[in-house]
Amino acid sequence: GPAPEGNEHVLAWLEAHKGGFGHFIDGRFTDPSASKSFKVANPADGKPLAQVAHGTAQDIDKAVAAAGRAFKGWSKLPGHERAKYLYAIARNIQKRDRFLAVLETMDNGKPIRETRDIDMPLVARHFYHHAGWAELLESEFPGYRPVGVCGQIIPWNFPLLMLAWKIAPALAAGNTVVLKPAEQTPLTALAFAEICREVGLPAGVVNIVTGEGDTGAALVAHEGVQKIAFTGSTDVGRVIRTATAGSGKKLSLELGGKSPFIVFDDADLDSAVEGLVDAIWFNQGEVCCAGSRLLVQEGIAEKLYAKVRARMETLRVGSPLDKSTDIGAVVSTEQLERITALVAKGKEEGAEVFQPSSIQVPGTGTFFAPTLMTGVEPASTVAVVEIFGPVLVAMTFRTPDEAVALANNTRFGLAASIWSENINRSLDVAARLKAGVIWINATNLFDAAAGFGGYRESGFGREGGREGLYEYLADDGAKAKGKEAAK
Ligand code: TXE
Repeated sequence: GPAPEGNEHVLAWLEAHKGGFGHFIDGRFTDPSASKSFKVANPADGKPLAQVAHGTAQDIDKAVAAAGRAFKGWSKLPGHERAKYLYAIARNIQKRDRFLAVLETMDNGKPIRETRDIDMPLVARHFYHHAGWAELLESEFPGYRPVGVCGQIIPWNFPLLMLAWKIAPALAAGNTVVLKPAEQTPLTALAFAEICREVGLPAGVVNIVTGEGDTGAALVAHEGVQKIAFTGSTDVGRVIRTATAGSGKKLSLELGGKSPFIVFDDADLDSAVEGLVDAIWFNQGEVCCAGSRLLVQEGIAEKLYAKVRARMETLRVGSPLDKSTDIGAVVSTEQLERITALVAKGKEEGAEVFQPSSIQVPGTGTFFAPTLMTGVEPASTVAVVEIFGPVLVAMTFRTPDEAVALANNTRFGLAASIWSENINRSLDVAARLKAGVIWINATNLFDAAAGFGGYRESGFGREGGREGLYEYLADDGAKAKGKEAAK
C-alpha cells in the first residue's frame, strides 16, 4: 500500500509506478502496458507525474461485470459488517493523510495547507459518517434495498473528496461501484484503490477505471449500471441526462454554480472580508459552490471593496507544497486560458479589474492572480457564466428585494451566503433564495451529515446525510422514506 508519510514517499510511490498505472478491477490492477494511456502532470511546474491507462468500453464492461458479481455478496452483508470496512477505510485514510495530501497537491495544484487541513479530514469524516449509516440502515430505513451497480464520474477540483462523497454512501447502502476519476487528477483514486486492497475490501466492490470523457460515456451507457452519479460541468450533465433518459437508471447530477455572496450595510465587514477570502480564494476558486458573485448594499460598497483589495494584497500565490501558500496553481492550461479569456471579456464589457500589486505569479505553472471585478453589469458575461477561478465579480443593490432578485437572477442555484447582523432580515432573505445550501454569516461549510446539492442548472439529487442516502436506495427505499415521514 502507499507509504504513510510525506513528499519523499509520494515520489518513491510514483517512481515505483513509472511503468504506468492500470485500472483497478475486481480487486486487482490491470497491466498498464496492455492499455492506451495518457500523461498526468503537476500543474504547478508542468512536470509529468505518471502515465495512466485510458479506459475503453471493454475495460468498463469488465469493471461493471466485477461490480455485478460482487453485489451479490456485498448487498447481503448485514449493515454492521459493511460498516467495519468503512471504518477501516476511514482509519487507513487518517494513517496516510500526509501521503494523500501531498499526492493530491501535486496532482491538482491546490495548497498543501488545504489538502492537509480540509480535504483529507473531510474525506475521513465522510467514511466514518457513512460507516455509522451502514450500521443504522436496517433500523432507519426498514425494508431498504440497494440500487445495484453504481457508475460514478467525478471532477478534478476535490479529487479524493468527491470520491468519498460518491463511494462512502454507495457502499454503506450495499451497492458496488465503478468510479471514473477526472483525467487531470486520477492519482489519489489509484492510491485509494490500494487502500481498498489493504483493508481487505471484497474484490469488485470498488472498481476504478481511469480515462477521459469517452470512458465516462461508456460507463453511462452500460446496461449493467443501475445508477449514475455525476459531478462536473453543466454541459456534460446535460449530455448524461439525455443519454440516461428512458433507461430506468437512477441519476444524480451536481453541476456548476454562480453563487451569490450578499453583504448588507449592517454586516460585520471584517468578517465578511474573511468570508470572501474563503468563498472565492479557497481552492483557487475552483469550487462549485464558490461565492463568486459579491452582491453588496450600495452605501457600503466602496468601503467593502477597499477592505477586500487591502486583504487581497496579503494573499500569497505560489508553490502549492509551501505551507504558507494561500493560492496554488489552477488545474490545467485549459482552465487557465478559460479564466484569462473571461477576465479579458469582463474588461471589454466595462468592468474595472483589480489584481494586487504585491503579487507576482510564478513564471512557470498555471497560476492566476486573485482578481476583483467591480462595476459589473448584471447581464454581462462575467456576471452570468461560471468562471471557476480566483475571480470575484461585484455588483450593488439598494434593498433586500433587489438583493433577492439579483441573487436569483442566474440559471444556477447551488449555494448562497448572507452577511448581516440582523438575523430576521437574514432569515427572511434566505427563505426567498433559490439555492440548495444557504449560509448566514458563514460560507463553504461542509459536513458529511448535511445534504448538499442544487436547483435548476446546478443539478438535482443531494449528497451527504439522510437525503444523500436516498440516492443509493432503490425505489422501495423511497417507500421506506414514506414510512419514515409517517412516523
Ligand atoms: O468538466 P467535465 P471540465 C465546470 C467548471 C469548469 C468546467 C469545465 O465551470 O470550468 O466545468 O470543466 C467526465 N460522459 N466544473 O471540462 O468535462 C470527465 O472525464 C461522461 C464544475 O473538466 O464536466 C470528468 O471525469 N463523462 C464542477 C468529469 O466528467 C464525461 C467541477 C468532469 O469533467 C463526459 C468540474 C461524457 N460525455 C468542472 N465528458 C463542479 N460541479 O464542481 C467528460 N466526462
